[in-house]
Amino acid sequence: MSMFCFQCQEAAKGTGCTIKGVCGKTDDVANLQDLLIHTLKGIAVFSKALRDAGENNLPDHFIIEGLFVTITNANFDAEAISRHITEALIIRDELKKRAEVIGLKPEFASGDAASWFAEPALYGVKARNVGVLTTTDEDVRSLRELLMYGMKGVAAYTEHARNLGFKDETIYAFLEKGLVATLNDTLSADEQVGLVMECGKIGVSAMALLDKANTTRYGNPEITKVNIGVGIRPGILISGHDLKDMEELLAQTEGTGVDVYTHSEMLPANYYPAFKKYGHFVGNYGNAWWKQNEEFESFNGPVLFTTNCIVPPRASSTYADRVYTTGASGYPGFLHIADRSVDKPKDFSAIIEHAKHCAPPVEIEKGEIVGGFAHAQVFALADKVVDAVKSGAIRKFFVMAGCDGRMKSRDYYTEFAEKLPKDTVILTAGCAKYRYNKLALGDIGGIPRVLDAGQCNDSYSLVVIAMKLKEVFQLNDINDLPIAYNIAWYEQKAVIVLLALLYLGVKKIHLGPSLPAFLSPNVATVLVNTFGIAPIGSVDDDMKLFLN
Ligand code: SF4
Ligand code: SF3
Repeated sequence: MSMFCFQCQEAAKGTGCTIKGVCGKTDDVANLQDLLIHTLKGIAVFSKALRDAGENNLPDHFIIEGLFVTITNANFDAEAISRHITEALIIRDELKKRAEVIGLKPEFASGDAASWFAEPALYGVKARNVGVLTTTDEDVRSLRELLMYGMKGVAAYTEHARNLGFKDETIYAFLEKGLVATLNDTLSADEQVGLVMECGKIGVSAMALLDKANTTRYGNPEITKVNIGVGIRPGILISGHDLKDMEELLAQTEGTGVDVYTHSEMLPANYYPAFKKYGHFVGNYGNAWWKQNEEFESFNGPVLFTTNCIVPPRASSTYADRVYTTGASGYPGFLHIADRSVDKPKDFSAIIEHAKHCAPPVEIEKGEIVGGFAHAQVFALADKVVDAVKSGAIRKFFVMAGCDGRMKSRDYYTEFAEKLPKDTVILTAGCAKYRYNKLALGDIGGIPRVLDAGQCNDSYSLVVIAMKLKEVFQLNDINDLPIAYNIAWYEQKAVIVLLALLYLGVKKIHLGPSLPAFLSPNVATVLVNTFGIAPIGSVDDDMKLFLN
């Protein structure tokens, strides 16, 4: 075993990747990510103590970015991760000095996370001894990692909000507390479960903060027909989740003769009023992240990753030299666009120049898909929706938010959507939608049968809609609504979406295409018994279960 990672749904053999990631992550990158997480825990030891003592000017942003870098398919660049570790050691030791100066003696200050040091050349050696398997009790490990992956999801959403100028100190404080808790061997199982639930609560805050940031800056998403065909000019394809990058790219490409297309999780950018004003914003190209090896070839122009999900290009690929990364994302050989400064946007001129010398995209499909059903838009249709429920025209809603992935078992979601009775409506968010958003599922009295709220973080919108329906129908329990939850997960943002739903009291969530490898049998039993979480079964069996 040269590495161990079990943080995503595609973990090898359903237990963990031990030689190389199924995602393409090499063992050295996986181990360096472990070392970065280990060092962030050390930073949190001092940062938490300083925050508790009323100190300001703490490395909030460094912690969230560090966590984000380790999310599945975000960063494959060993050198970049090593640089993060070097910076983390400097930050940690500065915080340690600050804590000493004011006489603080934080718990775990003498532990390895808070005190280790090595020269960069030896990070690889050190890294092999700090991974998740160093927690030997499998239930403690399971709860620690469930918390850790939830926090990674929180970090991602918090980073996007921060990029738009929206911050929430309670989120930063929780991340420090959670990181420190993963060093604590004396916590009881109940205390650990309590932290996981608190993480769900913080997840709701992070998604609400991002929702506020996105809608304040760009307006409320509105019903939009998104073109999935192509134009005749060269284009730039923008992927990932960061809307600030989207804004700056659109502004900088205007009038250059270069078009902009969204890819995968950036599709919902098409729904925001602020982006619609750009005539060179053509639409969306392609599908969910895992099809990029083919789709980037035919796109012909440069691709910009703002976050996950990157798939390593094949050796035979002809597009690798036109892929760019920015923010937390990275890949060896892809050009990385530097961060913006306080008063200066990111500089996308290299990508724009590159695009000018590329052929226009090859058409792979044509037509339109409809989306933009975030909370404000659905509230605008509330009377229609409520009438449809009251009259029985809509029998049930199915929340099918989450992630897509490459496993064959995910065909389940396409078949499930196809077999749903015509008086049901799918509420979706995240890249899970690509399994059914191009099917002709029709509408119910003008309400489309697939209502796409947006990116995975916009699962928050689905919760807001559910809360509104609960109020309208004067119910005491969110679980009494005619809503079933059939969630697809892949990476750690889906973990925080799940924890947020659990925190809000949603029960009987079906989770697929398989339960997380990081859930030990005992922890899985707690989730099943307490929250009624269940794995998916066959489409027909699940359909019967949900509809009865
Ligand atoms: Fe394996 Fe997933 Fe970890 Fe990649 S992120 S190494 S596929 S468990
Ligand atoms: Fe997809 Fe990677 Fe999770 Fe934001 S783009 S949902 S998998």
